[in-house]
Amino acid sequence: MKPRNRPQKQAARLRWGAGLIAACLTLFACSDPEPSGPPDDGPVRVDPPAGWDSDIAPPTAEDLDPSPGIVEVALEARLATREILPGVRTEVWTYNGGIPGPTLRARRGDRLVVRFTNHLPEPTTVHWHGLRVAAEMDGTDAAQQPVRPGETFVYTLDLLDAGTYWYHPHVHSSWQVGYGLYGAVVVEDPEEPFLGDDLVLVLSDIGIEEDGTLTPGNDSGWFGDYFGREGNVLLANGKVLPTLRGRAGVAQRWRIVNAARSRYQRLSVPGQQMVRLGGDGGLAEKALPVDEIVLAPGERAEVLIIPRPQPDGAVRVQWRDWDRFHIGTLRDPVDLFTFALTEDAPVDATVRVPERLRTIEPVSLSNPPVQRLELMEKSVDGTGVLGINGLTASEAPPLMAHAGVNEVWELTNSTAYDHPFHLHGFFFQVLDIDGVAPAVREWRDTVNVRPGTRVRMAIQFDNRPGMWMFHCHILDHADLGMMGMLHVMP
Ligand SMILES: [Cu+2]
Repeated sequence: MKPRNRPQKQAARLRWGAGLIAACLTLFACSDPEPSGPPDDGPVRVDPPAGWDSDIAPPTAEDLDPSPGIVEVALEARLATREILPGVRTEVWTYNGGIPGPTLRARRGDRLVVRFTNHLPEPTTVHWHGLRVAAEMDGTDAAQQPVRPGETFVYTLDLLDAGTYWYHPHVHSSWQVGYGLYGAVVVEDPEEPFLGDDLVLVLSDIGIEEDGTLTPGNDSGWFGDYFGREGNVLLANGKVLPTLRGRAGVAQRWRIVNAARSRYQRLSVPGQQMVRLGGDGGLAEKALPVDEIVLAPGERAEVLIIPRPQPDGAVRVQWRDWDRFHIGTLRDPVDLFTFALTEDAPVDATVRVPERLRTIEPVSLSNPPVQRLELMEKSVDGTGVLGINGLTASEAPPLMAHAGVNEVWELTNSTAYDHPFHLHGFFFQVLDIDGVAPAVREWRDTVNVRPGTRVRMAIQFDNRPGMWMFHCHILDHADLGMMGMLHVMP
């Protein structure tokens, strides 16, 4: 083992301390009082350590079409045997053999063509969570016949917006997602400033029994549906405690997806400062320094992290509990992955994190239609079910909206626990939660609704008519009835 040169390290720390103060001073030095023009320059680009993400990053799907502007990928849902727990073989459900499936990477304006084949033992679909696709490509059973075993379906997706999205089944979805079917979609914007070396982090969980078999997707019956099933094994990109490497002072841009069927992810990186860059629909208008990131199922966050030196060179990035049942107790933190820093001297070039990342206009509203949705529970023949406005998914007629007519939706939650509300196909901006506007303006497709609160959101109904869905993204809750259809008419 290489002996450590303490005095040199301490000197490096002192230099870094000075650099950090400079960095803090310039952290938001580039903000404009009146946002206009292109965003400011981002951090200085410095090569990360060799192999920095090789243990943790998911593979990227190969582009099979050489034409510019078209990214074509082959995606196959199939069973595969993986060693998720050391020495234990588990047959999981995968896209292309891995958990998560391959990251699909393209640029804004590209057409993404996905040749999807189903080799699962049951029908499935692929839903493109957050992407503003055509209604017939949304991958729900409202949009298409499920793809039966052995069949192929071609999804054609025109990528309108940069950001971090994800894909997963939308039939039998709690079960199929719980068994491992999910992957990230990254849409890059060539005009965005460099904001750090890009890492996709798909966070999830999975239920694995002592003999290595998967916990049945309908484990615990009604209780599992009602409480939302959480797997006993937490996964960062399909792995238990993988290692990410970094160099002090070299920026990383984490694109985090919560792909768990029910589990909230509250991510903390002890000893490090995170800057939240954006969420579901790409960059927010402004960067925001944060101590933790909370993601309800379905949500994403983009986070900039410029690692500071650590006394022992490594931090454990932690999952922390979120009290979604409001019972007043939290489970112990769980280590998700190791963030190991090299012994290279910290890069103390002046770090420039632009405060203003993007200009986002408020959703245009003039005397908008207002729809009120109460997330609620009721009893049917002595069994608790979940629904919206008194009706379960199977009872409710579709809501109506019109392409080109933006709306305000008011969500309330009369149950005793949280529900992450997801709208397919259209971005919205949260106007306020109990009258308090969010700290930054951003595009979203999922918002957590806490008990007894009122979330007001403005939906931009651009011209993509068709039948869409909205539901709680605790997928077990969607199965228990908290789901509805939305007919967007031309
Ligand atoms: Cu729910």
